[in-house]
Amino acid sequence: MLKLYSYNSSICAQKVRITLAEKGLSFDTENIDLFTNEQFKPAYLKINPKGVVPALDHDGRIVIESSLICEYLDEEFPEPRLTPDDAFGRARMRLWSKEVDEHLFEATRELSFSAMFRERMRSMTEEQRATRFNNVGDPIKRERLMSTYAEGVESPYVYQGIANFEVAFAKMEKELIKGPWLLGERMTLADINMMPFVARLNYLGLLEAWTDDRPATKAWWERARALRSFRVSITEKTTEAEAAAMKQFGSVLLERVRQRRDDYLRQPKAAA
Ligand SMILES: N[C@@H](CCC(=O)N[C@@H](CS)C(=O)NCC(=O)O)C(=O)O
Repeated sequence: MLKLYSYNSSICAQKVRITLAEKGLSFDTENIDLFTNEQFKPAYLKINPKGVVPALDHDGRIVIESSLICEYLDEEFPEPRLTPDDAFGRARMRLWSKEVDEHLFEATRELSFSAMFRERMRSMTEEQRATRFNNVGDPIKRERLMSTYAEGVESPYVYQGIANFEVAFAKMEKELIKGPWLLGERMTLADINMMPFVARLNYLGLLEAWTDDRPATKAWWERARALRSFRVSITEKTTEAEAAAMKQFGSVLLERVRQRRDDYLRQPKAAA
């Protein structure tokens, strides 16, 4: 039996849901409400001591970390195969996982916070907000969250996020010119890893800041969002109200995001 601890708008859970859908696997879902701090309840911390979603329970064995869950699913349920057959291909695929886990996850969180969740946090009481900040055990993560809450798109962490996306989209375009998928002919976990992050930028009305001048990436995005697995895992799990709020609070930042991307592009830099 497969059970996913998930939250509809969690980008990490979305990766896993796309993988499950690609494989046609049925699974139970337990919703962990991140806005009422259910991720920090003792019962859930026993499942995932990091206090984050997703977590997968496969016949009583718990797997955490979305990139690892996706690879686990691909090994346990090999059809259709979502990893390359050769070691070199798998190494290239894992480079995309690292890109997401080490750079884009934080980038997306900062951008989403500066646009939208910041608004939600503004409507909390002082006490609820303090609890939210205090619940973030990792001091650096807390510092980032507080900076993004206080400074929004002007936060240095948001600037870092904009730069991280610039680096990733430049790499994507280079690969996708060969395409149609990141590793060539077959869609792999490299593509699935990227989908929720690109989707979030699109919901926020910010994607064009990076894709206007990248036709191959735009074509990949159209291909990705048309997948059934994408629709059931992301599109149909996002309410109209959520989509409207993301667009409303995100798109007002578009011009500033473009300016900050231009600032980054003007800076001399070493290879990424
Ligand atoms: N590296 C982890 C990150 C998981 C993560 O941070 N998930 C977010 C949602 S996308 C979460 O649960 N956040 C709750 C919190 O930070 O309090 C993974 O890929 O599974």
